[in-house]
Amino acid sequence: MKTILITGATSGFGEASARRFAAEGWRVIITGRRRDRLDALQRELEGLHGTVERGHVSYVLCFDVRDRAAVDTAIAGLPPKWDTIDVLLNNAGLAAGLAPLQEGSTDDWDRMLDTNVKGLLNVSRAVIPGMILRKSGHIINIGSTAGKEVYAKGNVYCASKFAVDALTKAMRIDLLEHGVKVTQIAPGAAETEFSVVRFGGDEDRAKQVYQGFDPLRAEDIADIVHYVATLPSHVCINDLVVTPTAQANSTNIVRR
Ligand code: NDP
Ligand code: 8X3
Repeated sequence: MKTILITGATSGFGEASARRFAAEGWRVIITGRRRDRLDALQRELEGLHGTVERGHVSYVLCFDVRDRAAVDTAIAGLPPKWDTIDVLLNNAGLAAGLAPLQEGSTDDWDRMLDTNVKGLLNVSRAVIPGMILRKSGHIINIGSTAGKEVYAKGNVYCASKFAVDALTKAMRIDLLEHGVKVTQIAPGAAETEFSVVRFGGDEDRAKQVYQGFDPLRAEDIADIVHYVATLPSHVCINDLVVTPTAQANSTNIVRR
């Protein structure tokens, strides 16, 4: 039975991936800041796929990826049954705001860079040594089309995802001799809580982002994560860009 640790499992891609991997017989370590959601997801997964023994298919770790000490303590404290992480899904992340650079909120910049870049580094730094010891493992980073092409007012969010693109390439080089696979999945527009968070809880504004076309769904990304994680050991997808059919890149979406 393999184990995946998923950051940002309380919503969107991470939550859908937790459901998908649990359904496929994996053990899932679900993480995020909202404990109530993690507990509810654990109850759901155990009810669907578990045994009478609670904690058979899922394990909850509640931490903020920006808090390096909390990340280290959580990963180091995993019990023996859970401490062999085969796949790390670095998914936790967010956009905060959409404004020209000269009008941007410096607090928003800190949130995005600390979460999307340093948070990904914090979790990776804590998990990678075990993979190196075992000479196997797979790190899957969720980048974005925003990390391939910059769009108007996307500035710092795009920069954070360009950093994920660079770090994915760097990790693949550094981990090559250790037999650890590294993959980036770079999705385009997907309707999750992403835009609600970006616009500070404004659900109407968030809905407008996906109006007039059929966006990706969280389950689409979960399918792809599962696909790349279950390829034969000699096959590694390096980089996978996926958009809705109505989207060509960061700036071209056809709306009807
Ligand atoms: P959601 O807002 O639905 O989910 C984001 C997840 O990240 C939540 O589970 C949240 O958990 C977690 N998270 C955010 N900040 C932190 C933090 N500081 N510490 C720990 N967990 C955190 O959005 P998506 O599922 O869409 O986003 C997932 C990833 O996909 C992000 O990296 C995003 O940038 C990327 N992405 C999204 C696209 C889209 O169009 N939706 C397209 C391309 C990439 P909690 O709040 O409980 O901590
Ligand atoms: C999320 C996709 O285009 O909203 O990374 O930035 S986009």
